[in-house]
Order: sequence, then C-alpha cells, then structure tokens
Amino acid sequence: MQILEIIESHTGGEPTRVVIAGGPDLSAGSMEEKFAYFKKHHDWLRRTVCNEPRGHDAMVGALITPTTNEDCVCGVIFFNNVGTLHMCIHGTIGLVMTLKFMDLIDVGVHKIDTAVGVITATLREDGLVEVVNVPSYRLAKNVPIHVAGYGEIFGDVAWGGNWFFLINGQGPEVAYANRDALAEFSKNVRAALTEQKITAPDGHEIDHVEIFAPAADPALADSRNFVFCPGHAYDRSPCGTGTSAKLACLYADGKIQPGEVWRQAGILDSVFTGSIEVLGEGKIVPRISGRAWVNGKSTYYFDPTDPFRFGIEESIH
Ligand code: PYC
Repeated sequence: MQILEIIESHTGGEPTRVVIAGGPDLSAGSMEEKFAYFKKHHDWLRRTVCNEPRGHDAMVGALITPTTNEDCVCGVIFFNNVGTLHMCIHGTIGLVMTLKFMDLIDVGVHKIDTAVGVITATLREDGLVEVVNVPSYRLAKNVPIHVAGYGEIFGDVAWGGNWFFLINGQGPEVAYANRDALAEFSKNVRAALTEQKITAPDGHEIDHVEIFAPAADPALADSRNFVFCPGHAYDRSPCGTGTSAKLACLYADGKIQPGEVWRQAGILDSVFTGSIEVLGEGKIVPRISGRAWVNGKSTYYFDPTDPFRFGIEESIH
C-alpha cells in the first residue's frame, strides 16, 4: 500500500512538512535536474502535501533527496500550494530541526544541496539555526508601477533565493489585523508587475511581494514585513529569502555593512536576524538565523476510491 511519512514543524509560525518516506526516487541527476524532473512528473506529491484536503494555502513542503555532492547531508526540493520554490529559508530551518528530531544530524555545521546552489546551515546548542544563503543582489531600485486602486507604487526588485518586489511605507498598514487588505494589495502589485512586464532577467515572474514598515517594538526588531507568496498565501514568518533580498537592498543603499545585524520581524512579530558577507559586484551572501519547532508526524494513506487522495487541483477551482 502506498503511504507517505511526513514530519511537521513551524518556523516563526510558518509551517513546513518534510516528506521523509514514500516520495519518488530522485537519485539521478544534479539538483537542478531533480528539481525540473520533480516539477514535471511529481506534482501529485506537491498537491498531496500542500493542498486541501490535507493541506492549506500557507503550507510549504520539502522533499529530502539524495545528492551527488558528498559535502552535503542531503538535497532538498521545496514547494507550496501552487508550485515549486527555488529556495526556502524558513523551510531549511524546519528541515534542520526535522533532521535533528530524526537523529540524522547533531549540533554543528551542515551543507544542504538545493536547486539554486549549496547552502550551509548551522544548528546551535540553543536550537537557533543559521542559514548561509545563496548570493543575493538588487536588480533594480525604485521601480514605479501603477497598481489598481492605489496609483503609483515604487519598489526594488531583488533576488534572495526567490524573486521579490520590495515596497517601503506604501500600501495598507503592515499589521496582522490588515492581512486581508495587505494580501489584496500584494495581489494587485503582482498583477501590475506582470502587466508591465517587469520580470527577472531570465523572464521569471517576480512572484513574491514584500511590504515593509517600522517594527512594532524597535527594541525587538528593525522593521516589520508582510510577505505575499506565489499563490494567495502570506508568509507567517519574516521569510528568509525575503530578508535576504532586503539585506541586498540595504547593502546596495549603503545601509548595512559586514558585522552589523538586521532584525526582521514578520507579520506575527517572530524575528529572523540577518547579516552579510560582501562578494563584490553588488552581491552579498546573507546569513539568516531563526528557530523552528517540530510539532507533528503524519502518515498519509491513498485510498483508490478517494478522488482527492492526491490533493485538490487548484486549476479546477
Ligand atoms: O523563508 O525563504 C523563506 C520562504 C519562502 C517562501 C516562504 N518562506
């Protein structure tokens, strides 16, 4: 009988489901090839883990894969309710705590292979996980877009492992009570980006929108954000790739230097801390720290008479 084994965690409120058994055999090829193969042939797994009736819009999944990179403890492919994610830092922090929970790793430094490169995660004795992300940079500053119902909005386009449009101080107030208005605004921003053909250099959609405001408590954080993910869900955590994109923008504006720490609060006021290493040519390597907690373990069954055993396809709704 087909089954899937899952370990659940959350990182600053944002959930991750790590598939630890029952997933497809992805032993062949580089991580980039595994990622493309997974996307083409195993969307059933993404839907099963992230979509209703088992999942929900905010769910992020992670499939542990073998890797040919001998330095790495494993490879990983991240995905959510609408597709694959190049990279996911809250998910990496959840993965590290999952590997620790399974006694596969201990406190220390661990390399993990992803579709966009090898990342390094350090699990500290106190449970904090620090992720050294892929090189990040700002592509464009102060890009004007026309957003339905809001007029002219300005934002930076930056890469932090995913593509982000970063808006400062425009749109609805960044507060949890405003999450529906923030999501609606972000949806319109993403539509404007598509309409105005503002894309990554390879034509990839700028599919994450990030809105910044001052922190609720400046003693705890330097800024608070709202991050709208591909699909219609917002990140409950401060979003590690989004914080990386923010660090790239701060560096490009001369507002952060190596050795300084940026404390990014998310919409639930959970905090990631970030610092940078400078690579040259405007690129930085971000280091993002946060905490995750393992909070469940599931076994999924696939009754052949259940029409939704592989999740509800969003395309039919
Ligand atoms: O933490 O990088 C992140 C992330 C991406 C999408 C959701 N969380």
